[in-house]
Amino acid sequence: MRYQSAGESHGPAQVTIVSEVPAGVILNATSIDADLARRQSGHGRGGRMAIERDSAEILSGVRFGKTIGSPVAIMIANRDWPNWSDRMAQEGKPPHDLVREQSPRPGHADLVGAMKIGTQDCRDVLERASARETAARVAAGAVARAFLSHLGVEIGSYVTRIGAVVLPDQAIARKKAVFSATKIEVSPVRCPDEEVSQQMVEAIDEARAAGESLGGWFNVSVTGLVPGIGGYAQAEDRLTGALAGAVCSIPAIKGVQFGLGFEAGSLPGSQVHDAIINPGALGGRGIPRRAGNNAGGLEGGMTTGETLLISAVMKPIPTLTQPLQTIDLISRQVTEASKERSDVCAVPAAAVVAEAEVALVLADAYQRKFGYDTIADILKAFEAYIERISR
Ligand code: EPS
Repeated sequence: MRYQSAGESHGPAQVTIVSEVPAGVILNATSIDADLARRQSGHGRGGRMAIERDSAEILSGVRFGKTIGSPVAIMIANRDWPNWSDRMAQEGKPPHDLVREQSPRPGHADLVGAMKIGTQDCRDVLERASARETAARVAAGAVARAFLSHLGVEIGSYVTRIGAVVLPDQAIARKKAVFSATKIEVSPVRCPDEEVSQQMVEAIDEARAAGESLGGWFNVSVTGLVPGIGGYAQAEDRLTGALAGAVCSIPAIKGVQFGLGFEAGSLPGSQVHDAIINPGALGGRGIPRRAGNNAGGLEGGMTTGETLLISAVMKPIPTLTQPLQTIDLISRQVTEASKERSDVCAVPAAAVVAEAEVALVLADAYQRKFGYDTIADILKAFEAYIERISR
């Protein structure tokens, strides 16, 4: 399974095409919309989210509520488009009063993108570099998630830090890995602890008042995985790299860890590796289990069958209402960076986008192991594999 997306932030729509989707996956726009709404939420979002109500229109690949093996195309309309149709027109000449974006924001794609494509208007770059594009990723991820749910795989996420406010005892939080989804979904910042959520909300409000923005950390956890997804034989088979690449492809993500993560570099081996235990002791189906999960569910580039646990860091959003110094793109004179309407903090949204990226990587890896054409064949291969490794 793979996807591509297209669409400018203030153009008519975001679109995605998901290819290699097996036939027989139960899919409807309502379930995609649920994920789109989760991505839109979160304290710290700006004025744009009051305009948008993201909703998926399935254009192909689905018939009577099930996929038919052809590419799934999905469109999400940009409700802000009518306010931009002159400045973002596909045809004709620019309006006479067009204001070009010439003051690139440090930290955004503006400057390097403008140099790269040879434009004197950063809008040519920022419209696509905008995180608005992640709506299409979430729609694509919902297709992957629908496929994975046939195989018992569930994906969730939660926020562990916003600015200086941290969910206490990261190590415990990581080992526990899966928090109550209800607590996370009702939190205004996707944090499972009510008190910490409130502190995070306050930190965001303070940042907004100071013309600042905030980044943070989040975890993605995946349950229901079977061991042996991914591979060790070639670099590209290793799920660790594919997952890290996918999560780091999300705008503003600057780092990824698995399980114990960077702490693994400071401890001796005996305190890092997860002992293998007799499956019968846990009443499992006979599949070997681990005493802990410092590995975060991955060994040798493959799933171990334990919860997959990914942590990521998002930098603060580059658009600041108290702007940093920049230079004018054309005159090269020192000036202030442009002040676009923007979010103050989008860490909760990024966590939902990361769920989608992880779903797409896992769906592809499951297909490589169990097949491509139809859910029925994939389930047969899956059951046969579970049977074999349980013996
Ligand atoms: C973004 C700037 C803001 C965000 C946007 C990402 O949009 P606007 O410039 O229209 O105010 O709201 O995120 C989304 C629109 C979204 O759907 O996530 C940016 O510059 O990256």
